[in-house]
Amino acid sequence: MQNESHVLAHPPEGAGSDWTIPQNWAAYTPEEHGVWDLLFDRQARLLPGRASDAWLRGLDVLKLSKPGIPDFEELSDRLMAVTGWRVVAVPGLVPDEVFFDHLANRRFVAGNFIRRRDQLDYLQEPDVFHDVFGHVPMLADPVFADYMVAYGQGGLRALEYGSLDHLARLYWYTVEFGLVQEADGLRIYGSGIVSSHGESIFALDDPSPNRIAFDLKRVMRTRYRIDDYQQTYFIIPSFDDLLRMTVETDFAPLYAELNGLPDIAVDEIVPDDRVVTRGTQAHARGR
Ligand code: HBI
Ligand code: FE
Repeated sequence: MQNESHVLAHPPEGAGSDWTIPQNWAAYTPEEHGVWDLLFDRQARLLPGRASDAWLRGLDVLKLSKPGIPDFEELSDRLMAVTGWRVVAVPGLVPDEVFFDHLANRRFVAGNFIRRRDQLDYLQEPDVFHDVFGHVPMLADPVFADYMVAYGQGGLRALEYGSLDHLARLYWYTVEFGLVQEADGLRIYGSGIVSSHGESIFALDDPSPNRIAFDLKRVMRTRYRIDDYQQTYFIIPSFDDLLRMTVETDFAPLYAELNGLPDIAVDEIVPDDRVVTRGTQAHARGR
């Protein structure tokens, strides 16, 4: 998850110009591995029947159920064999162009630190649990892996057009908080949801949020919140459709059009929406 104010200004001591650092796996303490195991067990129990097939398959293929914080070298070797991606360590949020350049080259940047035991349910910066448990299983899916590359390439172009705010919403409402319609029902694929115990229940079961069919232009007009559960989730029909909708779109004219259109509020429903669930917004109002 991202928040401008948390982005570091310079590569830290010992980091290359690509901002990567050694994961330093041997330095994790038993307490830190224990926090991973606690988070892992709680989510692994909850997610069958909630997470998408692709995410569940990724968890299995990558053998993430092995106890303790994963070693990025070992994880990268498994991931490389299926989709050509690697996982590299960074100290926290990195600048946008650095982030996109890594994605475009099939490198996923992951925080190497883990939250403390008293922060199990909330933290602002992406830690190793969010980045690895949340994001990496989806990178074992060949179609989603290609979508992430396309996003990195698109991000580099969006920076040139000055349209990153619009494109960032696409990442937010797909990669971080996306839902997918599967034959057996609605499933989670967004890493921000699968790595959150509360939101894994809320996103699918709570009457509060809107659930709306994904539409690229609509999503790119929609604001988002970084400090609580989402008030609207967007549902894709499949990962093939998501990849196709994005690679077949010419973003330059779309950005030009978006610059002339007002933003859509986090809880707003607009006339063209195909609404699957009209939310009560009780959670947001009761806050
Ligand atoms: N850095 N480590 C890290 N992780 C992110 O998810 C991330 C980032 N820097 C920028 C960024 N995300 C955003 O630019 C995009 O998600 C739009
Ligand atoms: Fe994330």
